[in-house]
Parts: sequence; structure tokens; C-alpha cells
Amino acid sequence: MSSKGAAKRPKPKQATQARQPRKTAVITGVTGQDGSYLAELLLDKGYEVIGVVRRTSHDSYERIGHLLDRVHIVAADLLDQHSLTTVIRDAKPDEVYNLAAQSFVPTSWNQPVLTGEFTALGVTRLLEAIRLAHPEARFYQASSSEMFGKAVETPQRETTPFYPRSPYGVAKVYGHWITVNYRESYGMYAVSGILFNHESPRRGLEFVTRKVSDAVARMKLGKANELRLGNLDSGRDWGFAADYVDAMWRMLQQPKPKDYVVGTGKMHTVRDLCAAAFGHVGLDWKKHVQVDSRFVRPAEVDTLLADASRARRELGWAPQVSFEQLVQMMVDADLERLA
Ligand code: NAP
Ligand code: F7E
Repeated sequence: MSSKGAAKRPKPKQATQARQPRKTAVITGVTGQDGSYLAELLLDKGYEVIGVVRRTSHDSYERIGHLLDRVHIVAADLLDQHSLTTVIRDAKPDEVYNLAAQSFVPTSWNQPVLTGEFTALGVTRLLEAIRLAHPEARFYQASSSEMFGKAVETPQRETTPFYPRSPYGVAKVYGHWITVNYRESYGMYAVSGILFNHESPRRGLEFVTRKVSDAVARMKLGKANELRLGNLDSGRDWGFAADYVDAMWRMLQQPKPKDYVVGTGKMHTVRDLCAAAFGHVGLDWKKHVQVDSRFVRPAEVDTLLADASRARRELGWAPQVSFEQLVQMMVDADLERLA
């Protein structure tokens, strides 16, 4: 056969369309609320997902039980440099999402040093692991609107100065700046997502949205009659966690590493939250909610409201679930769980 004839023959598909290699992502905090949604998102996109868990005497796979046959679980701890370096060296991931942290603000006053070790220095340990073992990996740091704290402007955007109001907020400011610093010092693709409060039926029971949805469901089912809360006046920009992990992924797909604020641009108070949740099942919150000083914080963050216009413009990101839909989803899920 002449080479001319061979050239005319249609090439087999495999020869012309090189298969995209499967991407690998490491998620710290995979057993947490965001880790579980992010693992689902990345698996749907065809990633190989490596979930980092810390060693405990009981497993904490409640949120990822349905994913365990698809996620590779590896043991490492944010407190332990060697274990983090080993994970990164063995996995050689395309992307690393650092979601692990001591994330409950009140605990950060009781355990300020441990919060700093996990939530602040833990970020440096992971960045060092990447720098030494696989600097090509793209890195996402879970920064927080708590860094804005006693906010100097409203709404808050990427350029708003930080004024943290808790050891947690202070630790997150450190995590944010060390991420920026590794980007600028070593040219690493390292970004910080400044996410406002995001919730779901998988939210920990101690956070206010879930505390309220759980209590409302119990009251509706006749299992409780009273809910004790702290400051009802504080305002938060609450969104749905599954929407927010999509923003994390988008941040790592950009041509240049940059930091982004992510939130809905709508603020509600804890009082509004109570009205929406109790109202959903036909109860009057004023008859059931008591203010209890035990839940009032030493220093409060009064007003958080996101200006996420950079994320909308550059990431094409927009929240899909409204505050009302979120509250109803959480109450309905707790009703189903408790019934
Ligand atoms: P979460 O539900 O509290 O999950 C935290 C995760 O971190 C858990 O998987 C936990 O593991 C893990 N972890 C804690 N200490 C660790 C350690 N020393 N070594 C390894 N893993 C450790 O938090 P989330 O709501 O999913 O939030 C994810 C991240 O986003 C956190 O960094 C949080 O601070 C940040 N953030 C959250 C929000 C929000 O509104 N949800 C907003 C802004 C930023 P165990 O299961 O073993 O406890
Ligand atoms: O409090 C008030 C409380 O604990 C919200 C974390 O994911 O989001 C979260 O931090 C507000 C505060 O979340 C109760 O004083 C009143 O003003 O649900 P929370 P948070 O502190 O905003 C940020 C963005 C993060 O990064 C954190 O990791 O609600 N509140 N009464 C109460 N809060 C709680 N927990 N319990 C009460 O009884």
C-alpha cells in the first residue's frame, strides 16, 4: 500500500484524540461538611479523590459513607509535617484543597493554641509539603469571612481590611497571608477563597443554622419545646455549601491564581433565621426561643455581607439556593432524620 493511500484512510479515534489523563485531588477535612460536598463534585467530574483523615478511635465517616468505595482515604494530620509531606509525595496531585481546620468559633476561645496549630500553622505545614514534594500542585486555602470580623466596610470584598474578632478569625488571617506569601515567594499556584457562612443538612449541630433546624424539627415532632440561643441580632450572609464547593473548584481552574470572596450578597439576622425555620412548620419562634448568655461570645461579629462581584465576573459563579430554600431544606432534612 502506498503511503499516499494510507494517509487518506480515516485515523482510528484513539490516535487523534489523546485521552485526558484523570486528574487527582487531595482534600484535607474530607469528613467535614465541605469536604463531603467537594468530594462528590470532584468524583462527578472524573477526578481521583484522595481524602485525608486524622486518626481517631472511632471513624468519622458519617458524611462520606456513601463515597467510601470511590474515595481513597489516607491518614495524616495538620499537626504532623511528615504525614502531610508523605501524602503529597505519594499522590503527586494536580489540586490540593485545604479544608481541615478547627472551625467552630466559640471553641477557639477555649482552645486558642490548638486552634492556631490546626487552623494557622497547619496551612504552612501543608504548603511546605507541596513546596518540597510536588510544587506543581494547585492549592486552595479555605479562608473565611470571619477575617473581616468587626468589618470596616459593608459589604466586604477582596480589598476590605481584616479585623478578626476571635482566635479562629486570627488564625484564618494567618492562613490567608501565608497562602499569599507562598504564591509570591515561590510562584506557587496558591489561592485563598474567602467564603461567607455556608450551611446544609450536613452542617455540624453546634452551628446556629443547624442548631435551629434540629430544634424546630424536634419541636414539630413533640420531642422538645424550647431553644436557647445567644445573640439574635448578628447578621450573616448564609448560602448553601454545595454551591460554595463549586466556587472552590472554579478558583483552581483559572489561568492565574487569585483570591476571591464568595457569598450570596444577602444578609439575614439570627432572628430572621428563627422566623423562617419555625414559620416553615407553622410554629411561632417567639414562644420557643430563649436568649441564654452562655451562648453570647466574648467578642461578636455583628455584620457580614459579601460583595462577590469578582467571583461572579471572573469565575462565572452564582449561588443557586436562596436563604429561604436553604432553611426549608435543612428543617425538612432534620424532620426526616428524626421522624
Ligand atoms: P467542618 O465541618 O468543621 O470540617 C472540618 C474538617 O477538618 C473535618 O473533616 C475535621 O476532621 C478536619 N480536621 C480538623 N482538625 C484536623 C487535623 N488536625 N488534621 C486533619 N484534619 C482535621 O468544617 P466545614 O464547615 O466543612 O469547613 C471547611 C473549611 O472551610 C474549614 O477550614 C472552615 O474553617 C472553613 N470555612 C467554613 C465556612 C462555613 O461556613 N462552613 C466558611 C468559611 C470558611 P474530623 O472529622 O476528624 O473532625
Ligand atoms: O454563628 C450567633 C453567633 O456558629 C453564627 C463557621 O463555619 O462561619 C461559621 O462561623 C452567628 C454568630 O457561625 C447562637 O453569635 C446566636 O453571630 O453558626 P455560627 P460563625 O461563628 O459565623 C464562618 C464563616 C466560619 O468560617 C466558621 O468556620 O449566630 N448565634 N446564638 C449562635 N451561634 C451558635 N453557634 N449557637 C448559638 O446558640
